[in-house]
Amino acid sequence: MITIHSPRHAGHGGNTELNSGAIVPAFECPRRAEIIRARVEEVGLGPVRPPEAHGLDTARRVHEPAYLDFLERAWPMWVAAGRDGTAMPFVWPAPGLRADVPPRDIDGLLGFYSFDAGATFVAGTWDAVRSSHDVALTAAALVSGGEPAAFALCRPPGHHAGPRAAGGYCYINNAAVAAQWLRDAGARRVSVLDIDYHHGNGTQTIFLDRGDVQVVNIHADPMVEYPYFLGHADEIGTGPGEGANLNLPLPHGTDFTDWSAALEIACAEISDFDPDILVVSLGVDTFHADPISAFRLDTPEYPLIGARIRALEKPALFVMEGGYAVEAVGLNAVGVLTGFEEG
Ligand code: 6XA
Ligand code: ZN
Repeated sequence: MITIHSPRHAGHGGNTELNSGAIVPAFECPRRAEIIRARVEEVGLGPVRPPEAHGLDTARRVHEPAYLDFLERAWPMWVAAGRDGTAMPFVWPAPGLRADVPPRDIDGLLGFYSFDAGATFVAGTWDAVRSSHDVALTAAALVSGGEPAAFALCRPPGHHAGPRAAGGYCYINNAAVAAQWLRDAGARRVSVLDIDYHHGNGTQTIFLDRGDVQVVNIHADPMVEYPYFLGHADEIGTGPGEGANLNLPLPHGTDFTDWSAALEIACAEISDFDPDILVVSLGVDTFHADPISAFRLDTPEYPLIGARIRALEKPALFVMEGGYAVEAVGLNAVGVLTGFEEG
């Protein structure tokens, strides 16, 4: 399996985040991607190649163009306001406030184009976001061109990013742009299987009313876990998308026995949908030692996940999402991929 990776992700580093009332170094850090890349090389998964540059045309089909423009302008505007450090929002247009008038000021715009304080900006953020997007589309093109699978080692991740909202470390929704690109390249139906610990609210929102892209999520119950405001089991899709969205929320403390029972349900739904291509939002924050999560999966179980995905017998594009137990993130993420290869 070919891995696509860009060193440009590292420019998005040194930023802080708001965690339990304290400003701390961001859990989503450059070392994550380097450890995964090192593990890819250590196990000999296959070649590691840089991405090809892609324009933002496909991204503009799943995100509002003004949102993408803002992502590019955010850091320069922050600097123009005399700031340094980490750009972070602190005010949002909650119900009752105007969400239809973008303010002019950087603090207002940061809130207007986000749903939480977790997608912060430093000098290299936009370049890293662009490279992560290019990584996803370069890997998508490989699968579209006949490769049975490819690994998009994306960083920053994408699955929380909605049509016009950053959040949860996510800016451009790499998996959603890839799914759209695959549709435009001729795939009749695409399924997105999101196995990150957190619900992929952005991907769900982007495709909720569409019947051509199925979205299936296995995640921590939003009653007790971030992102809290989406990811319930009764969200089944709307209009032409009715029945093409499946949420499988699970309680804190879920172990592999219960998690893999949910994966069986997810895989049965995907088989019924019969996509031409499968996009896997690959998060490994389901690991028992993840510092911000509360499932109990263990390292030897990740290859079993990959093997079950292989049994779907679909071309598969793996897109990296979360996983913050940095020392184990390579073992676990690449474990899924070797499990798929050995299927
Ligand atoms: C907010 C938690 C952000 C979760 C990011 C993530 N402190 N998403 O891993 O998949
Ligand atoms: Zn996550």
